Amino acid sequence: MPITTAFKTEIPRISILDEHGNFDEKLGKGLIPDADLIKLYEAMFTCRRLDDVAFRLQRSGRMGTYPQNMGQEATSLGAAYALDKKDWLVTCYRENCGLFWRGVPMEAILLHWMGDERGNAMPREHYATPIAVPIGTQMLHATGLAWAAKYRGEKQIACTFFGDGATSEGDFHEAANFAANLDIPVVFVCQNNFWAISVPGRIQCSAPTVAQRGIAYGMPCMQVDGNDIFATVYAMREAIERARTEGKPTFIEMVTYRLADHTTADDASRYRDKAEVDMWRARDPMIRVRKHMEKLKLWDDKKEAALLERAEKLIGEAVARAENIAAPHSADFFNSMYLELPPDLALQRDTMQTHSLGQDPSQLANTDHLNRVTEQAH
Ligand SMILES: Cc1ncc(C[n+]2csc(CCOP(=O)(O)OP(=O)(O)O)c2C)c(N)n1
Ligand SMILES: [Mg+2]
Repeated sequence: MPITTAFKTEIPRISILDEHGNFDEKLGKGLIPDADLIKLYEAMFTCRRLDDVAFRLQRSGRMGTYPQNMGQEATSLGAAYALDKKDWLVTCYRENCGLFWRGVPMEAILLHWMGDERGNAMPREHYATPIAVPIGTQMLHATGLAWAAKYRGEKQIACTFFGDGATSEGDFHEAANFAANLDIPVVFVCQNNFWAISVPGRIQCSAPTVAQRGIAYGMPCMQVDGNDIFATVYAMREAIERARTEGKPTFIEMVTYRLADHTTADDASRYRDKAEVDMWRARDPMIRVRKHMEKLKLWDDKKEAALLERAEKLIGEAVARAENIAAPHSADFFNSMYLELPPDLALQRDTMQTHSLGQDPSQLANTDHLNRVTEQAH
């Protein structure tokens, strides 16, 4: 028998506005109205200012740790712009821009990184889940949310974000397999920024694209210039259409780069070359939109100066609200997680003791033996 081809495929790569100012009129014309483009630029600009302020808050001891979003703004923003306001936005920790577009208040993000759980209690009307720091968990949550919507016969879909490193987690593979096999309307957005803290992408994924990881599960896949807001919107619209009309998932690899350290607890200069960072600085998602708008006479220095003033005011007010909020109650970190708190957690909340520290809250009253052990030890 001759050897035939069992399977052959191609992965489209989408780029509309590149870093040199080239704009693909065929794909890009009418995709984002001028008035919206201005708003999207303003959103990126404001998010970038917040990054800077949050960094300084952390350095001056007013915030625990903070992951800067700088350089990756167009990925979540393009998605949030293309999605319906009631579609779930299931993020990890570098999607501030999309969350703010959705209406999540800035102080929620600030509070979260200040260690205040009330920052994670996302207002229900924004259809955004709490920031997921454990790598990969949110992909399963998104699949569950979209499955629930499908079960209820609602048109709502879910869009989840994760990094290149997260595609090595079992959670990713379970979520992708489940969503593809059960026809669940999820858009999987992998933000490939080439690094998982200090682990380079090439030892994280041996395939030439991360996008093709979706093919293994039978999902349509795309690779997108994630620093191009037009391309992210274009790809998202295609995925959203598929999810809404066919109820099927899509995998989008958005190629991007974090221009800052992984978090304020990291020093990326120890493992990344300056030349690499400089190359990506030139591909900044915000600068190319600004240049494009200037070409179209939609933007100038005066507008930029006025925007800076507005952004500083907005951020200053958000910081003041976050810092002046009444002190949290220790029960707060239980209260926003469940609609109905499971009995074991209710007990932990009420006793402020936990099994995980070797304590048994149900034996609280019986402390005699502990006292005896302590006495003997002395
Ligand atoms: C389950 C789990 N393991 C390890 C970590 C520690 N950790 C935090 S971020 C990170 C790297 C994630 O890389 P990637 O998925 O590429 O995301 P990026 O920050 O680059 O967007 C790791 C290992 C974690 N938060 N959760
Ligand atoms: Mg990464």
